Formats: sequence, C-alpha cells, structure tokens
Amino acid sequence: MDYQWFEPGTSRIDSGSLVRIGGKPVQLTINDPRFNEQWGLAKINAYDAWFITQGSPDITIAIIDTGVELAHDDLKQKVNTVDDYNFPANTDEANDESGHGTHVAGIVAAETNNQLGIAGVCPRCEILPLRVFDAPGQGAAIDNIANAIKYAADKEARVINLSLGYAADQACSQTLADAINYAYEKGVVIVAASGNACPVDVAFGRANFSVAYPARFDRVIAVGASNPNDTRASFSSYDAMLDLVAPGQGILSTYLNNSYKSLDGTSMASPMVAGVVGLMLSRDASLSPAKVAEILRTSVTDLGTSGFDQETGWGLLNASQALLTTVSNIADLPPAACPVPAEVPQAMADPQTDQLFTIYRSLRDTVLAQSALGQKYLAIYYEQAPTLASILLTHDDLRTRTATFLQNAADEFSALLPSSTQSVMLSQELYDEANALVRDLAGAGGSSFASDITTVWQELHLDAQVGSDVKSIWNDLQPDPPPSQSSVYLPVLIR
Ligand SMILES: [Ca+2]
Ligand SMILES: [Ca+2]
Ligand SMILES: [Ca+2]
Repeated sequence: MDYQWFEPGTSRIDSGSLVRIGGKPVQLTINDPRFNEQWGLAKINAYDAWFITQGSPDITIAIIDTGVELAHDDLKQKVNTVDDYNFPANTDEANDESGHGTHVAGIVAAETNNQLGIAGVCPRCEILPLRVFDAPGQGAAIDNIANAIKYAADKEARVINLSLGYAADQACSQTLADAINYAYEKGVVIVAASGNACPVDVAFGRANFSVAYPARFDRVIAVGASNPNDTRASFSSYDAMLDLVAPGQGILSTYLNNSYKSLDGTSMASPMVAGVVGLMLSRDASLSPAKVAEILRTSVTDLGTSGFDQETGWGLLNASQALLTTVSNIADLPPAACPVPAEVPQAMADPQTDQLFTIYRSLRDTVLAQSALGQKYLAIYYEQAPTLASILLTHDDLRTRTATFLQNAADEFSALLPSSTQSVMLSQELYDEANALVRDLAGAGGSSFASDITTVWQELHLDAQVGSDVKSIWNDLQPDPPPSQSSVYLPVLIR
C-alpha cells in the first residue's frame, strides 16, 4: 500500500490516539532509502508523531557544534545560511570540517521524504548552524559557546542543541550559566548531552560518569543515551541530574562529503530530544521551556526501575506521546548558577596513573593538536571515543590490555613531547602489542569504528618503521606547518 506524504494537518487526533482515515489504517510512506536503518526513530515513535505534525519551518533549532556541511544534499534545503556563524573564526559561514555537527544536524532535521539518505526527527524544522569548535580535533572556548547561545536566542531560535560539554568535576562556569539564563528567559529550550565516559579513564578504572556541564544545569535538559535493548548505553553519563534518555548507539546520520555514518554517543541522543522539542513547538509555539520539560518528563516511556532512576532519568523519549500531552501552567525553573548544588565524586587518583595522564594530555595538547594530521586523528578519536569506552567497559581483557599498552608505550609517547630530547626506537615488541590490540578492538566495535581505527592504523605504516626513532616517524608523517594557537579549550569534549 502506498500513501502520500501528508501535509501537516491532514490527519486528526481523537482522544489521545491516532484516527484511522476512512476507517482504514493510514500509512505514511517514508521514501528515504535508509529510513529502515534508523532504529532510533522507531523507538521514539517518530513515525506516529509525524501524523500529528512534521514540524514547521518557523521553528528554528540551533546546532551549536563543529558547524554543519552546508552543501550536504540531505541538509542544504534545511539550513539557515543567512544567520549561520563561525565564532572562533568570526566569519558568517558555519561550515563543518569535522563531521560531528553535520551528524547532529541530520538527526534533528535531515530533509525527509526526498528519496535520499535518512529522515530527520523534525522533518520540516529549520537548522541554524553555529560553529564553536576550532579546527578538527580541537576544543571550543567557553566564551564562544556562551556567545553562540545568546546569539541563537537573539536570532529567535526556539531550541538549542548542545552535543558538547565538559566533566562535572571541572569548575562550573558562571559565563555559561548566564548565557543559559539569557536564552531560557527568551523562551528557548536548551537540550544537552549528558556526557560520555572517557576511554582513557575507563582503561585505568577511574571513569567519571557524573552528568557533564552544561547538561548539569537545571535549566538545560540533560539527555543520556539508550541502546536498542532499552537500557543505558554503557558509555552514557548519569546521576541525579539526568533528565531522560534517547537512542544514542549505532545512530545513522549525515556526515562529511555528502556521506552518511553510524555513530555512538550522548551527542546523538541529545538531538533526538531537540528534534522532538521542535515538533512540540511547531504544534504549539506558546510552550515555555518549563512546560516543554514537564511534558517531556510526563510523556516518556519508563525504563529500568519504576519512575525516575539515575541511569535512565525519567525514561525514554516518546515523540508521539509528547505531542499528545498537555500540562497546566508551570513556573520557570530558578536561574542557572554556579556552583550546581549536587555532589560530584572526584576521579579516583593515584600518583602513577596521574603521571601517565599528564603524558597523554600533553601529547594531545602539545603534539597532536598542533598539526593538521594530529588534529585529524584527534577528531577521529573524539568521534569514536564512546564506542571505544563501550568496548573497554564490556571487555575486561581488552580494558586490561589497553591500560597495559598505555603504560608500556609511555616512554615512546613521552619522546614525542616537545620538551623531550630523548631518542626512543619503536620496538618490534611494542609494535606487535599495538597491532594485536588495534585488531582486537576493531573486531569488538561496529563497522564504522572498525573502519576508522583500521584506516588510521594503516595510514601510520608503523610496520615499516620498527627500529626507527619515534620522533622522526611522527615528523615524517606530518609535514604541515603548525596552526596558530587559539583560546582556552574545554578540558573534556563530549564527542
Ligand atoms: Ca532524506
Ligand atoms: Ca539539567
Ligand atoms: Ca525508570
């Protein structure tokens, strides 16, 4: 049976359930060829929701991220290219060089029923791309994120998606809190990722799962990731500050160079909620942020233990139920302010692993972040970090081997640091250990993870470099001049 793609308003709702038109079950034919791979849309009842509304171009959803690939065939009709902005570069074009923001944007509102790629949660909503991340693999300055939040509110975006953040045991930012209050008081609904476990922390058994900033603020809806089994995705951060979960594992969406990619992360769960909020506001533009949060809270599908629980919050996002739920007037939440009154366990530390962390952080900041090649590898690492964390959390042997490898390779990595004059040869033993580990990690992840990690490993050609000085290997690999230094970065990124 083929049915047309309904214009909004052609179907009716009665007493809380979908009406069958002409007494027959009505179907929407979604012709996006990869729609069937979008398990998350089925989980949140997006299909049922689209009988009620498919969204309105009057509702703008700001994506504060790495930018959006503006020319992507499944997005280009949907992006606002008048008001888009690149904050670190101070230019009026928020194109994406990393892929993350393009992926997030497709989840929210990819062009739907265009016989191409995927469908978006809010098919007719508008996307406003705001770029706050610098070069691929680099961070985002808090000032830029705060400015982007205020800018989105000034441009009358009704929803802001923040698939970014930093760990809850880092200092609370009042600048960020002020920007959130500014947008909230203008009626903007702010949705953010709860955070992902950091693989290096996981490897050493000291992962911090507390809900990250800015999701931690009450006025920001904190979204964790669920998996196809309706349980918390293993990498997904949670505590009493979590609001709800949405599908965030194996999520297919738009990606760089007009492509599509499947990724894991609370970064993928947050835009599911942002898209549903877009649908809610398309139906009733008068909803306040407080009302939206209350409707989301009361319309979820409960998971885990009955009622609120820390791992899945209120429960699983339910798009159609959210559109059928109404609430009476509800007061605004008190302003976001630092510190957030909630206990955050400090990461368990011991001097030996602290020393290793110092080496790997320096490697990230003073070596990898300083070259185009290093940035490319960092971007891939950030993107695949939730999958890597998930593998390490579920495979004890791989977790132990990763920690052992990071310990064994510390001398080699230290030799790469600018402060080092040490010459360290890459040994056959270390190469073999790394090779076996990469192979086994690749085998434990999905195809997108396996493909990324294998590609990087092959590109490094380390098999031909055994016996060479590790510093000269790296210098030979990256002839690019170092990029200019820029502002202060968030210490941990949810990506
Ligand atoms: Ca499409
Ligand atoms: Ca919150
Ligand atoms: Ca529950």
